[in-house]
Amino acid sequence: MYERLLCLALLPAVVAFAPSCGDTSAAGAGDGEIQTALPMEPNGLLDDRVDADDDPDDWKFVQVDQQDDLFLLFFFDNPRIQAEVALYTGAGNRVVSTRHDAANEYDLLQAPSLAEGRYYVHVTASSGSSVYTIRSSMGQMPLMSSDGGNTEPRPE
Ligand SMILES: [Ca+2]
Repeated sequence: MYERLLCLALLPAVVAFAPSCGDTSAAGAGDGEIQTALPMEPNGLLDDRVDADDDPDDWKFVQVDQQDDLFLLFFFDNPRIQAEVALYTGAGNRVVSTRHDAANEYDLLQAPSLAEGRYYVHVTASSGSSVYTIRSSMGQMPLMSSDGGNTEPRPE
């Protein structure tokens, strides 16, 4: 029921991302639609995978308990993936986004002075696939490592 209410609340803003909003029968354990977004810690690590062919959209949500800066670092195991990462408010407004840049060790989303509330993280792949790690941190820039060897140089 809660998911249904959330879906209705978000539908006007996210219809472009969730054309099947309301069809919860196929949700399963998937994270491909905003209403089935999986929780992530405001300070922590999260691993998942996106694939442009069969898992192109991942949604996570993070609960901000008091106004603060949020930093999100994205480490893609496959630097050649074409992907975009973004942060949305609970009302579906984009706070910040960036395209993955294969030249960088990580992609950074920096959202200063976020008000209390729930925010949604969107990872979407347009070409290729990759496992990725999100390192999140409130208040200060997180460590620059994904903590799992994900940032070691890849063979060409
Ligand atoms: Ca996924």
